[in-house]
Amino acid sequence: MKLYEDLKWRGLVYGMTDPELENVLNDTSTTFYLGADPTADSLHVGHLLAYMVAKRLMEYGHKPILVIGGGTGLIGDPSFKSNERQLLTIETSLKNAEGIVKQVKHLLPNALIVNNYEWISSLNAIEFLRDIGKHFNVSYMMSKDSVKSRIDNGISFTEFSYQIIQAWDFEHLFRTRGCSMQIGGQDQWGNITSGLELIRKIHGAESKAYGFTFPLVTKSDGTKFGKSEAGSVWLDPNKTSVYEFYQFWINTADDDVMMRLKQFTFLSRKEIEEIETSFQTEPHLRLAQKRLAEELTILVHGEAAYKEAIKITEALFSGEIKELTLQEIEVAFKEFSHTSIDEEPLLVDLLLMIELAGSKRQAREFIQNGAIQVNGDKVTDTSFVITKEQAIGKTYTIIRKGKKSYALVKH
Ligand code: 383
Repeated sequence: MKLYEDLKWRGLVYGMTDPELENVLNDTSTTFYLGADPTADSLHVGHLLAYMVAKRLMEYGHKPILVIGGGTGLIGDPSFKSNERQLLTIETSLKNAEGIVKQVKHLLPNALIVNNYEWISSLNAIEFLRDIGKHFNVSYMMSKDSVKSRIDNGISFTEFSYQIIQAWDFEHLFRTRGCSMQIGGQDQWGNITSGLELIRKIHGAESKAYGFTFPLVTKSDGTKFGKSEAGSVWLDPNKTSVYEFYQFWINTADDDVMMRLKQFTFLSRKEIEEIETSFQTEPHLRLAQKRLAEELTILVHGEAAYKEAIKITEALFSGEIKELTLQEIEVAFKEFSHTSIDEEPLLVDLLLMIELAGSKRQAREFIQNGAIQVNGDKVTDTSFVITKEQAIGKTYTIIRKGKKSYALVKH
């Protein structure tokens, strides 16, 4: 399958600035670039699709340049943002950029990575206004969908100028590195086309340069992709544990999972079609979700971390809590609040304390009905006492009610 057909099949084609791009994608080896601004010190899953598209282009023989926006991050992209952004300090932007460089290196080990602070920081006002600004017509800049709403509601000259700076990046990479294609999410269309405009003004209308955008990741239930109950799902395991990352993907809705497999993974069309058969005939196995979570967890965090996430998931599901190490328990229950105790309470009282029961009577009923497990063992004795001695690693006691409710107690 040729690249363009593959991208189409995976639902990854949103906009192309030129119909000729189909041939460029299929039959050439082209240097292209993708940019990301260091608004935080880690990428989140919302960024991941962009890097997966870049990786796909790379596998088909194109040459990627990954731009980290240490310079553009200081300005703030207004595209489809309803409010003016808080300015980053130079230190924060550069420090964040370092974190992102590490992640990007891991995702695309052989790509060229550059920070646009390198060339943007030395641009002076006279050059900016005379050599670059002169090529932009203000009504052209104002007509972009990405800034339209902001023109009425308020936009600073700083953010309004962002598209010129991103345009200059493209021109800079076109001139210095023979980069003739920029890719980005659909929100980047305005900035990408500004770049083409600048390239044509400076290098002539016949210049061969292209823009390609892929669609925003959407969810069938209308909520925003990339958030869990705890907030954004980050690639940095210190911000989002591997277990939570794995859970994020495994919880993908049935209506979305086949599309995610196509867009985010490198499984072949044949493999994906096989998974689809299982998805239709034996949906209870959740094979599609498992495969999606496996592929992405391994890609981002590696095999060993993936195995740990699986182990935690299985232990929590089966109740085999004792299989977990102290450290794994901490990961598994990271997003749970834990209750600290100094004493050794009756289980009945503890259930009340940790709000797994609404009254002592209810607590007794739960215990008698066999709904309560302590560290994986069912307890039916209403006079059971919770001791430090029995705690896992003498530190944690895990109480489970029914199939899904867990509470963590720290001694
Ligand atoms: C900076 C300098 C360039 C080219 C691009 C940039 C960044 C760009 C931007 N991108 C988004 C970001 O950084 O703001 N102005 O958060 C997101 N991208 C990618 C993709 C996406 C976009 O990093 O659609 C989602 O991830 O393009 O919103 O010379």
